[in-house]
This record gives sequence, structure tokens and C-alpha cells, in this order.
Amino acid sequence: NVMLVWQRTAFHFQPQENWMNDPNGPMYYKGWYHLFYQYNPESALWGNITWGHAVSRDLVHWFYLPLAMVPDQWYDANGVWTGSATLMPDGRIAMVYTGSTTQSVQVQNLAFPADPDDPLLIRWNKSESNPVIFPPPWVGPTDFRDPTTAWYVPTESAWRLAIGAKDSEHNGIALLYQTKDFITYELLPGFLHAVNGTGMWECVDFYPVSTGSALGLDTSTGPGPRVKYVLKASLDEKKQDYYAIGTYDGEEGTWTPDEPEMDVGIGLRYDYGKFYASKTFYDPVKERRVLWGWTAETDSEWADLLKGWASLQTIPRTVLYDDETKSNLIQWPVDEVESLRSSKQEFSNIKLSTGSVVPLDVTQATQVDIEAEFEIDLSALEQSVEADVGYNCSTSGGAAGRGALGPFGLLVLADQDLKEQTAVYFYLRRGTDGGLSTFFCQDEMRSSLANDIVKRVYGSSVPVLDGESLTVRILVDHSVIESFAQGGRACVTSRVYPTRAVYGGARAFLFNNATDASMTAKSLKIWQMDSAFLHPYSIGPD
Ligand code: DQQ
Repeated sequence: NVMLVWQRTAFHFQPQENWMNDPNGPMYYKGWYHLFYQYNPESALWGNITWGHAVSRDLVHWFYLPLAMVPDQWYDANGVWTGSATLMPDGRIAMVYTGSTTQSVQVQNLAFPADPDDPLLIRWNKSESNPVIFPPPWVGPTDFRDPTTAWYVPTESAWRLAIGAKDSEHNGIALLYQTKDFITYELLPGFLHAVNGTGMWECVDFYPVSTGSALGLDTSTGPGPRVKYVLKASLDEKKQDYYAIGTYDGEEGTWTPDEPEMDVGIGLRYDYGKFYASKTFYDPVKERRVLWGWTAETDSEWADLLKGWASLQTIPRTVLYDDETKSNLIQWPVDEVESLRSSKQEFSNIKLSTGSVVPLDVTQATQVDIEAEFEIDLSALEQSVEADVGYNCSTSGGAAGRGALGPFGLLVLADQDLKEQTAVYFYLRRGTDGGLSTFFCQDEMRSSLANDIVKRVYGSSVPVLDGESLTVRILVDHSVIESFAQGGRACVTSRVYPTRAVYGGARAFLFNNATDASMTAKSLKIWQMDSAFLHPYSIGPD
């Protein structure tokens, strides 16, 4: 549809048409990165769930492949739902996924490549032993799905994987299974972990992270002195991905969070915006762990049907343990994205007095990568700035809610007259003890003049260490804005639908809406981004 064509992205993964949701079975195999995804081949709305498939050499340029699996068996007739890939040391691949049966019971199934010599893994066979796991009797038939990648346990000569569930008391649960052949499984006693009152855990992810090194770890690394474990659950009721960092006891088959008050579902999130059903994989080539996440539309179903497509995958992010704060992960767009950077504009030492908006001389800011560094004039802090305890990105008035020390930051996908703008900003607040804390937020409330769009202010507090300036990286791609504060300690993704701030009409501004402090944009770099030009396989990857 020509009317909405500018909403398509230029360097994010999205199918040629129709509906997509969760990333599935990401992996690296024989020279190619593989991404499978929940897909409706027939419509821009959820349904007929099938596995779409695409491959890439660099996680940026993708080739669309034929559908990998379709709902053609009694055990997945209501959908080939989310699953994960396990690569075995001998090169075999086990793809374990959830099928929704003819009776809508959630069972787990096994699939494997029809031709392991094909690096593109185009054809998949479903196991004759399917289904391989049924829900335990005390778990509801529709509360049992999304198996993780398995990890090898040498002492048991067996593999383990986790599956999300909820119990009759509304507690979110990760169940632990053990298998030697991916066909017969034993449910281990107890849970890998459970958190009261968090509801159904979808798309559980479980993986080791290294402390004291910037390398990712293979999923089978196993507990050790410099290893922590991340447990992630996608909360069905909140549609948010929560994680926590903790310790895995392989003998007990349990995971424990480092800080109980920051447990899964009540503590940290990967992304405070539109980001869900994410999944990591270990990339042996670059020795890194890479996170994929689904970002849905926030316009109406009517608009999605009109434009004929819905949903994106966010830019793949490397995930590391934050050795400085020791309390969170760090997420950062994979390096390969920088290969799309073309012309660069640089600005430095732009002073932002209180209440100012400064236009940036950027011709077209619709497909850009931005890095900005801010400094706050601390002299204002000597004066008695009142304590400002209740700040909350979502409820404190967004970019328009003025405080002594914020908000300040950038306006992106903004038109010349600022009728449309998305604010990416910091807000500092003074606590009753006089200490400062920093919030990182994204305000969509004025992102579009169109009707029928869900607009919110998203964000969270973000750790800032002594002597650090405030930094943000923003990826802008037509209808998506992905922002990373303080090197990736906090992230926010927004879907926005400008009508004026499109192509040549899209500008960027700096702003400072604080009442008491001036800011300096110490350095600002804006790169135009090339398109990644996703190709159908018929053109041929070689
Ligand atoms: N999406 C899949 C389920 C999963 C949900 C179905 C999460 O397997 O729980 O499309 O978005």
C-alpha cells in the first residue's frame, strides 16, 4: 500500500509481507546465521502459525528462504509455535518446539534438518516420535510452552532444557527436563525456578555469562568461578521480557537470583519499550552471545491489514554481564550494523540552556545511527534543588514534565515544526538523601498526528557511575527507534508512525526542558544508514 510504505524499515529484519512474532531457533551453521520466526503466511494478523526462515552472513543482510515448518500434523495443527535450536558437538541439530495440537494442547516436538550438508537448512523433518513431551498433569494444557536451547551435562551424559509454565496459583515456572536423545525426557524434581504471582512464563531463556571477560559463553559452558547465569521469562500478562542474574546449581537443578528483590518478573527488563519473546544464541565465530527480540506494531489491526505486514525483529544485540555495576547486563547492537554507516555529521559542545530546543543541521534523519554524550552543569546542584522522589518515566509527564535537572536529550523522527517528535531523554532526580539518580526514557506521546496508535512514555532508572557522562546510542529506522543508554545498561524500543517526519521531512533536535540546569551536548555523531536490502532466496545468496 503506497500510503503507508514509508513505515517499512531499511535495516531491520521483517518478512516481505504478513505477520511475524517471536524469533525462533537462532543459530550459526556452516557459515550462515539462521533466523526462524513465528509467521502467518496468509495475513498481517496472528494465526496459522508457521516457521518462516531467513539466513545471513553478517546478521544484517538477509535472504528469505522457504517456510521451514508448517502446521501439518495433529500435534502442531493449531500452530508450529516457538522453539530453540541445540547444536551438538558432532554437528547434529535438535530443534525442539511447541506444537498446539488439534485439541489446542501444548506439547513439545522434535525436528531436525532433512539434509545436514545443506548449509541453508532449507528442509526440515519432524520426528516420528512426536510429541516428545506432554504437559505434566498438574500444569494446564495451554500453560506449557517454548523450550529453551539445551545444554550438555557431562556428569549425566545428558542434555537439559527448560520449559515455561504456570501453576494453578498463577506462579510463573521454569521446568527442567533431561534427555539423552531428544526423544525421551525426564522431568527433574522441583523447578529450575519459580516466582509467585508472575503468571505464565513464555519464551524462557537460560544461559551463562562470563564475569571478567567480554566474551560470550556457549550454552553448555557449565557453572564455574567466573560464570553467572541469566534467567529470562517473557511475562504473558505484561508483554515484557524480564531477566535476572544469578547462580545455577547443576546438581540441584536450580537457579537462584543474586538479589531476591530483583528476581525474574519483578526486577530488570531487557528493554523497557516494545520488545518481547526474545531469545539468545551463542555465536562461535565471534565468541559472543546474541539476543533477538520481537517488536510488534502499536498501530491498529486495520492499519496492519492495510499495509499488509506487521512486526519487526530488533537489531540483534550482543549481551554481556556488566562488570562495572555487577547488577545488570549490557546490550549493544552487533558490530556488523556499523557496516551500514555512510556519511557522518559531527557536532560538539552544543550548549543547551534551560527550556531550549536546538535544531540539528541534518538533511534527512529517517534512517540514522546516533551517538550522543551529555554533560550536566553541576553548579546548579550547589543550590538547593528540591528532592524529587516520585519520578517515573511513564507517569511523570514525559518530555513535557519539567524538573530541576531534566528532561533533556534528543527529539528524533521530528518534523520541522515539531508537530511530530519522539523524545529520547535523561532525567536526573534528587533523592531525599541529596543523592542523584538518573532515568532514561522515551516519550512517544507526540510521535504521530495519526489516530488509532498506542503511545506511551517508556523507561527506567539507569546506573551512572562516578565520573561518567551520560551517553545514548539511537538507531532510527522509519517506524522503529531503538535506544541504548550508558553503553547498553538500559534499552528502550519504540514503534512510531510519523506522517510528516518521513524521508526528507524527518529532522532531529536537541532539547533541554530542565528548569534549573543547563546541559552540554559534548559530542554528537549522526550517521546516515544504508539500506540492508533483504532479498528473496530466488535471487540466490551466492
Ligand atoms: N508466541 C508463540 C508461543 C509463545 C508466544 C505463539 C509468545 O509459543 O508463548 O505464536 O509471544
